[in-house]
Amino acid sequence: MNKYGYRFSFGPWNIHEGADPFGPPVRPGLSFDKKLEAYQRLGFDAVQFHDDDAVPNLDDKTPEQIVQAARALKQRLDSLGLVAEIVAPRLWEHPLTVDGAYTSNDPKARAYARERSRRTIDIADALGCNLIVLWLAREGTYLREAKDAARAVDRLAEAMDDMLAYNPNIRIAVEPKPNEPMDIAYIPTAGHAVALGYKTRAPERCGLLVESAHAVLAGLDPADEMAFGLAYNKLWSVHLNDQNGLKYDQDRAFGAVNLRRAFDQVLVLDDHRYYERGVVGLDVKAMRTQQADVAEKHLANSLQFFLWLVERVRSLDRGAMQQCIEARDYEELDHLIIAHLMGK
Ligand code: GLO
Ligand code: MG
Repeated sequence: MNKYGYRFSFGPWNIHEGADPFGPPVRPGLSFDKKLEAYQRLGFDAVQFHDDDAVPNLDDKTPEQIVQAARALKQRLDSLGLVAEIVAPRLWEHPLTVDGAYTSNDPKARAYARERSRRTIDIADALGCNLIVLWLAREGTYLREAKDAARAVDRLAEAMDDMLAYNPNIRIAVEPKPNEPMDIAYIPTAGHAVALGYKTRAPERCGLLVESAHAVLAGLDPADEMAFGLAYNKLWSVHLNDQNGLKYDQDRAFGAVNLRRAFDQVLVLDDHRYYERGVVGLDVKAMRTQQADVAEKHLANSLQFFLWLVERVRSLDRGAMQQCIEARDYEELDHLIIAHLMGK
């Protein structure tokens, strides 16, 4: 934890080889152990895991072997002073889940997804972590007529019920995203994610993870998406990053595209004391052009930009701000914010 009271996390996939749909890797892969070493060096406190980041090849292992491997990892994390922030089932790579996992038309795919989610929960449990994240990658369609979208929502709630019943300690945070890899996703926004939780058997254990880029892709303001979650006491994690308009999911460094938008996210998080509620997760990717020896800067930069913005938020002249608001002089408020961001 730093002097501002925040804890930070990222996932091992945020240190990566730079492949994109049009070209092969441009940097050598780093082993998981090497990635773990980066956390302390870069000033991070916690690790975001996919289930198979924690226990590779888990589909080939027995439930007992999976728990054993996760326990060994927990010891390694302890020795590095790290904790697991979240564990997420990676349900989008298996041949069975080509057309969705929990919402696939194929009962075998749905059964696989539910079984795999139980293993994810076992892993989280062994890592001393009770927050499961569902990024619903393939829960949507390329073709609207191919699935019953209302039934799909029931199926998502049923799958969550199954997870909630399997382990009474876990909480689930849904990470909405409107598209990619599917054309149209079933749970595109914070509102959908929060509402889905209320369809389950344990709404109090269902919450939300807001990713900045996903909100932008939905044509929404990330700060307002976070605020919605805060108002419901459901904002249990965030994936801060940035996004240049309605394109592919870019996962740019936080604040690097639109500084004002980043400031507004930090403003809402800090004013609502998010540091007492959760960890600041980053979900950022290094540009493909970055050379291997400088391919961690997107992480260090994002963390630094966040803390710089916390400093800007806490040094805002709230009295002057309030005067602008009371006079309804929003041009003056605009000037005040920009001047403050520019250090004037
Ligand atoms: C992709 C998502 C992805 C998730 C991760 C954790 O667009 O942001 O990175 O955050 O798989 O569930
Ligand atoms: Mg994310």
